[in-house]
Amino acid sequence: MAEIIPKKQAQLKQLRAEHGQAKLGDVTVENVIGGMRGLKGMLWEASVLDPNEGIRFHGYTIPDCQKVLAPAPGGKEIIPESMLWLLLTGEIPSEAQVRALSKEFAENGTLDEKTVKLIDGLEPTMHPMTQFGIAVASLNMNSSFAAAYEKGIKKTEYWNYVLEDSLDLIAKLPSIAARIYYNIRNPGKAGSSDSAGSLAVNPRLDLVGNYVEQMGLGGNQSLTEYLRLYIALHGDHEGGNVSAHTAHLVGSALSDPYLSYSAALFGLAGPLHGLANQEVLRWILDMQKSVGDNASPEKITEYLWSTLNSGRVVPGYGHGVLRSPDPRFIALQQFCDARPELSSSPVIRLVKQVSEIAPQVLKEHGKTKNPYPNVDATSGCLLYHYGLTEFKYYTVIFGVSRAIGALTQLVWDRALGLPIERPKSLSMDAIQKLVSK
Ligand code: NMX
Ligand code: MLT
Repeated sequence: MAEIIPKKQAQLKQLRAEHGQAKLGDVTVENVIGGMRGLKGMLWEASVLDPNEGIRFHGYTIPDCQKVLAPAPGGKEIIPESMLWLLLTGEIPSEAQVRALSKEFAENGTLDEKTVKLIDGLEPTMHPMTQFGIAVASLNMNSSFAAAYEKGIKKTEYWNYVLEDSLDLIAKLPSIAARIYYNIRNPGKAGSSDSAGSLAVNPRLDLVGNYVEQMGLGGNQSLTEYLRLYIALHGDHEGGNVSAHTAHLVGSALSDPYLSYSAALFGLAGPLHGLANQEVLRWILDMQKSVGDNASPEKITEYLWSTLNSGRVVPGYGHGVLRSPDPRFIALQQFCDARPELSSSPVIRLVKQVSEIAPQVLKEHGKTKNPYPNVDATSGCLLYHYGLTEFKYYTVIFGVSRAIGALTQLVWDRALGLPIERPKSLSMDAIQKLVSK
């Protein structure tokens, strides 16, 4: 990073000097009242979302990444460490670099006693995302950025501490998430000798290898590979989505990475954003109850209309930016298609059937701008197949992932010296006055 940052700083300086006043578009009243949709108003380095082609990470599509990013030893799927390296540096890491990062994460993954006590003290019926956000925020007790800022450091040094905190947080997220999983599955058993496994970090395993072991699901190679892919692919989706945007906004006040990412998690916990994977599963299981296994297309169509006619959204469909099927959905679907035990699972078969039928129904319904599946249309259903039946936990896994993109940008925000974010707002009367001029 120390080598790359000066080049990026120079690029920013040049962009500002040569094109600082160039126009990227106009702001319409529709933009202001329509959730800023389509407004180009944020700098985000690691990925750009094309409405039709989907996400590109530093120019690499998902299929490109699947070819060039290192898997775990003995595995085939991209691992989050490879993706993080690409997101942070814009470069494809060597296998040795990826292994070194896995080792560093394992060395820093152990939670201290205070954090474990805090998580264990939370009500096990509290939503796992609430528990996750609380635990992540509490780690700011040890923020090196907050401590250095208090002592008084130069602005040019901020990024170093933000990087240190970010890597520390990414290392600890699986341990936090696994402890929450243990506690919701075993209420009242926190602190017993049984519970120790959920805290153990194996220095020879990659981040997700450890996470799966800590959840007590080790030995399931197919699930481990799925989670590696899932967590790598959910890592970044440019800057405007609620979780990424929140981390960037809160970080712009120089809140440390733990506080910034905790805030992001609470945005991810909304049903229109990260909670949708939980909602999809609930909805698919209800559909399965109603239409049965091997349902006809007519029955599925009828079920889709009953959801829409009751005023609800079809979860897992639509997107704020995408206007075609989400390539993350396609990648997860390909993961299933390549494994007979998955493609023959009734729930996963139903998900695939719905993805072939729902776009036409949503087009006829005529409201959504994107009638195609997004990544959440399938992600939770795979978890269900693997025996993770605690729906409410699903978004926590998304939260383990999104850190790699949101925290990457936080490092760049400070390395590029970006200011506190403070857009101008207007009241309806003020807008009226402006448009009547
Ligand atoms: N089913 C039914 N109606 C929909 C759907 C859907 N899946 N998606 C959008 N609409 C409606 C939307 O509610 C809005 O209606 P109204 O004018 O009455 O408010 C209208 O279509 C226009 O919305 P769009 O501009 O197409 O979508 P927007 O950018 O506002 O919202 C989502 C994007 C993703 C919030 C929306 O498509 C949605 O609610 N989808 C279902 C929930 C979901 O799958 N969320 C996951 C997002 C992905 N993630 O990983 O976070
Ligand atoms: C995401 O991954 O954050 C979702 O697809 C939502 C978005 O990009 O707006």
